[in-house]
Amino acid sequence: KHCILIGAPVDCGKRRRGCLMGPDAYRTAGLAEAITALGHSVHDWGNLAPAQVEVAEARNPLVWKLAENVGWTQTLMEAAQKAAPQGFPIFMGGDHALAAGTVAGMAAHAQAAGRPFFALWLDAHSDIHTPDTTDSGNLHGTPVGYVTGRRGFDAFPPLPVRVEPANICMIGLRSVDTAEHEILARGDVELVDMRRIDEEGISAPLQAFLDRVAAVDGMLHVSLDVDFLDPSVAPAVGTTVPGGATVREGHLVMEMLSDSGLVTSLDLVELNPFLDDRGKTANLMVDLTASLLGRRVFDRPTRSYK
Ligand code: DIR
Ligand code: MN
Ligand code: MN
Ligand code: MN
Repeated sequence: KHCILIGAPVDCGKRRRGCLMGPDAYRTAGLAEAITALGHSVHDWGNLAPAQVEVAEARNPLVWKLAENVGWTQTLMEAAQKAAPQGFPIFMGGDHALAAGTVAGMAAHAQAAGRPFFALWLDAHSDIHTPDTTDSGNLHGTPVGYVTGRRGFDAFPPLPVRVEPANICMIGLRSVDTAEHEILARGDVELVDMRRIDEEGISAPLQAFLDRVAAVDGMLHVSLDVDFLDPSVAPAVGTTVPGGATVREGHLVMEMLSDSGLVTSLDLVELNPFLDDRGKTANLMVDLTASLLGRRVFDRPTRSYK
């Protein structure tokens, strides 16, 4: 693989600051070195900056830093479409608002390549608000709303292609707001909450989703939010929710994704290095990325589709 590291120091998706240091924390934790040690090549494009845009005031007065969010969406949508034909983009966040651009851009790339597009959302939260429904005003809670074509994103760049809700799988859910619950309950997004993981294990629902992606030769984007993981092992995030995935569940997901050969792009989001404990969260995110890119203890017969 040729991995393209894209620094996206997005810090406008919520009020608490610090995610702008994320890309440098991943560099400091040795992300590029971990990737090259697995036999891949790496090119670090450095950090991007948001397009400067002017927008009308949001209808919802709570909405925080709308113009900056719109600018980042435009920049990252373009960056994703530029990087995808050249290699495997890894978007180093930055908060989850960045996924409005990365997912929309990767979906546009898949459409140009004539392949179906899928997204795996590893997160405590469902992030399917719109600027009108958010009760925090924090747009990091809205990227799934944007890419699925919900109304209310008038200030944002026009969506190049709508992502089918049925092609999205969310794993790790344990904090879903009322307005999100309503839209998810009547939609087709595949929902794997923590109870389901407790009852069935994390591998069964993930394998079922991967089978669906493989059946139609889809391209799969993975959006990994730090708060997918339990705060005891990943404290460096503003919105910790107890009861998250363990280190081993995280690695199992990443190893299965690696085996599948289906993943074509990755977001690493919500790392706030200001809140970290001697780099442990940044290091864990790097180790999980290494598992996704093939790091193993022992080889075993795989379920590779490729
Ligand atoms: C929260 C989003 N539901 C909100 N929280 C997130 O503010 O609407 N944390 N996305 O990662
Ligand atoms: Mn999120
Ligand atoms: Mn989250
Ligand atoms: Mn909320």
